[in-house]
Amino acid sequence: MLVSNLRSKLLAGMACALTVTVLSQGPALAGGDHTHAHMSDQKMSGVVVSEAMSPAAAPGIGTMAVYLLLENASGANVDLVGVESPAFAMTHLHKTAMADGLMTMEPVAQLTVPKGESVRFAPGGLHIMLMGAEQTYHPGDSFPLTLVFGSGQAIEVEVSVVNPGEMPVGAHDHSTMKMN
Ligand SMILES: [Cu+2]
Repeated sequence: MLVSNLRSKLLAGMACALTVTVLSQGPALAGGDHTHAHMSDQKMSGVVVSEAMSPAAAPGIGTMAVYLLLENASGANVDLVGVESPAFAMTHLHKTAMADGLMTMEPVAQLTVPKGESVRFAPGGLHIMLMGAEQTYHPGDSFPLTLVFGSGQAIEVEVSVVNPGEMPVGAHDHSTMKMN
C-alpha cells in the first residue's frame, strides 16, 4: 500500500525531495496546474489564514513546504480540499508523522476544520508541499498560495520565505515531533 512506500528515513529539510515520486501518485488534489483560478475577492467570512511561511530551500531544490495557521471562526465546519500556487508546478497537502521512530508522510485528501477550531500546519505535522518552483526563493521573498475549500471558495495568502533556522516552532501541538 502507498503508506508503506512512503515510509523512509527522512533527513530534516530533505523530506520533500526524497518522496517526490511516491507522493505524485497520491490523490489528485485541486491545483497542480497553472490556471490558478482567482477567487481572492471571495472572502470566507470567519475563516482566517495567518503566519504563512516557508523555509528557503537548499540551492537546486525546487521543493518547499508551507506552514500556516488556519482558524475557523465561522459558524460551520470547513473542508480544505486543495492548494494552488502559480509559483510551483505541483502542490500537495501532506501530513508527517512519527511511526516506529521514522518520519513518514502521506497525502491528505481533505482536511476538515470544525467550527470554532483552528489547525496549525507545522514542521513534523501538517504541511503544504510545493514542488517544481518557478524560481529560487530566498529569505525575504514571498509567493502566492491559494487554499481551496469544499464550498468552492478560496483564500489567497502571501507566503513569506524565511531562513530555515528562523522557523518559529512556537507553542503548538507538534513541538514534541521536531525533526533533529
Ligand atoms: Cu510533504
